[in-house]
Amino acid sequence: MDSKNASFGTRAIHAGNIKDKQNHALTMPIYQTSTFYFDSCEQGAALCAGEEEGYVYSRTANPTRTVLEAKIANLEGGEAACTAASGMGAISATLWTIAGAGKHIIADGTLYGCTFSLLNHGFTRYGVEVTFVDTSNIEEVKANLKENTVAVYLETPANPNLKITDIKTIAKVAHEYNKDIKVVCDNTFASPYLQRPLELGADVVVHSATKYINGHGDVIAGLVIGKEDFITEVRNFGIKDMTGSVLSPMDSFLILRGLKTLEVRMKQHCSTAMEVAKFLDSCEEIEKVYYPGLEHHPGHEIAKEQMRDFGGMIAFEVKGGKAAGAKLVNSVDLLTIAVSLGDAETLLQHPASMTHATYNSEELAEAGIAEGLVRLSIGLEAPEDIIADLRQAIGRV
Ligand code: LCS
Repeated sequence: MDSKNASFGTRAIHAGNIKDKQNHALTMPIYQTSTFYFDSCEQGAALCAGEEEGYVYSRTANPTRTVLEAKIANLEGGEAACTAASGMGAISATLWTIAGAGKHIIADGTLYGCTFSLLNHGFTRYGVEVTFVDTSNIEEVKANLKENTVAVYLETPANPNLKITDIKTIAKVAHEYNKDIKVVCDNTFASPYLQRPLELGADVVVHSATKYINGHGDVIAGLVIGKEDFITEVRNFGIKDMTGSVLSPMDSFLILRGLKTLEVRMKQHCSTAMEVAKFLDSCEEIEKVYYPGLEHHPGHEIAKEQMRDFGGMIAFEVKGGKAAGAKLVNSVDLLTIAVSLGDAETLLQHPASMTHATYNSEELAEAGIAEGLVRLSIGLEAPEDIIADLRQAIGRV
């Protein structure tokens, strides 16, 4: 069942699956093996040379992972996909495949803190030039494209302030300048159910599958999706040689399980988030609410165009700044103070001191991340219970 025409929820359950002819297992088994035996020395040589199809060693390929890769490629509308042991593994393997000394990357300044650090403190150590811009301002991207630019890297909605970038316009501008530039979009906050960057012109999608794709807060994983040739390079160079960032068969299995409910989970995350965002927006104690579904969000119209719905992430500032924000965070009861996102549990955290502690004060200001910003990952609890907890916490500030 690989039809691109079946609905998203159906494909999330059936696409990429293989029939277990030996034992007729309904669910893809966990191939918990590091290596695979060869029938002969000649067969081993043929497999290692890529002249025969089959498995050699689980750092390069494993049957449980293969099913996950086929499924996620289908869901993102890409030719192929490869897995990584974390979102950071997927991003590193992707960017090391694209860039090297003397090359130039344009990146949005508002990124998950470790991605920002990888680009700002990591790649620059090895002779890669990185220019941070605001990708929601197309003129800034245009003005910074250069002969040695190999990638434009962005998140939309961005972590942590839900900034929206117009993927179609960025891809058009970058490719008009040089068709070989890779537009890389981190689709973690949206998930493929809400947004498919490849269909909008991006070349590569990366994910922290730790989040919505797995959805149950029990796995760290990453994904890369794109054209077959590029994904083969990411797998054989970025993952196999550069990072060794290999996803385990067990974690692949858990993500396959999580994906079966991605659509129903996302629908609930979105509808509850909209209710919570409207509630926060109506509270006079709250200074500002960042949610792409609110009409006053600067990216609302673009989000409406490129996303199916507005997602489960909200950020807000409390009147009274950082101290008031911390008081609110410390006053929740049902909600959990934790980083990560996309889980069944509603999580809240303080980006400036947690997920974005890799930014200094000037970098935070430049990226539009207020020192007092609080980020909420809306879970699957009843909306009224989440709102009741926020209401009592706001009352205690
Ligand atoms: N990309 C985005 C947009 C993320 O939010 C994260 C992690 C990553 C990549 C890295 O993925 P990982 O290696 O953790 O699987 N974001 C986190 C966050 O906001 N809180 O904790 C982790």
